[in-house]
Amino acid sequence: MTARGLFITVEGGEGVGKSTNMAFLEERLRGLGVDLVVTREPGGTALGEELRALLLQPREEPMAAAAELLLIFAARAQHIEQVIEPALAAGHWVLCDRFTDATYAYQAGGRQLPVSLVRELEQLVQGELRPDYTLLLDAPVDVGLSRAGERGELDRIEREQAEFFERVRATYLQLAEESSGRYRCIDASRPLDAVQSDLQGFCAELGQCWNARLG
Ligand code: Z5A
Repeated sequence: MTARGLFITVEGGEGVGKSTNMAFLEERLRGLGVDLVVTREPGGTALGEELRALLLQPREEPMAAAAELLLIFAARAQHIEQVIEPALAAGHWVLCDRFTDATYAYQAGGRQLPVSLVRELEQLVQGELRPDYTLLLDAPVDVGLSRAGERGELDRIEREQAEFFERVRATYLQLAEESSGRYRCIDASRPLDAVQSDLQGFCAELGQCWNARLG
């Protein structure tokens, strides 16, 4: 029987360097011979990418927080059924740019929706599925926002106030503390080479998992 793959997620606030470091992780893991599926949330499927565009497009009509939450879980349900579960079941590893911890951070933390609501939807949509490892790239909000701002046009969520992103960051740090077995936290406010030198340690840990799997 094929051993189930590992599910690895990458999290953090705006502009902390997720995209940059996802590319680094992907290259290193493929270099180790890991059979990898790289994906993102919201998105990762045709329907999910359409829902992502709806979620991020700035609009005149304010989006109700519950509508935002349900669109995110709709995209996630599709993503799990079409991409994540089949890949893990076939023994591939899945490297995902954001997952449900982002919903705890942005919708429960940032938007202040009840955590119990996120937990119920998590159970409904995911069943037992949870990440095996979560990499948290953490940086002060002003550092991330100034990096993100340099890229130009801000999306609907990036237009939120600094207090929103402070709550997002505080929620991520709390999740990392509560789930310290699964979380690896890296100070992403440092220069990229320092961040990636720490990431090498994470890749080495994952490489050991891969070698153990090969037996
Ligand atoms: N969202 C949600 O609300 N609820 C959910 O459940 C989920 C998501 C799943 C899209 O996510 C939005 O969806 C997001 C949360 C919400 N909010 N918004 N907007 P996303 O992950 O696709 O987009 P993002 O959070 O906006 O990511 P980002 O802005 O693209 O940032 P990033 O990927 O973390 O950063 P980056 O593009 O790699 O780096 C930004 C710049 O900084 C770039 O010029 C880099 O070259 C530079 N950089 C990176 N690292 C460094 C270091 N160490 N030093 C100096 N400069 C650096």
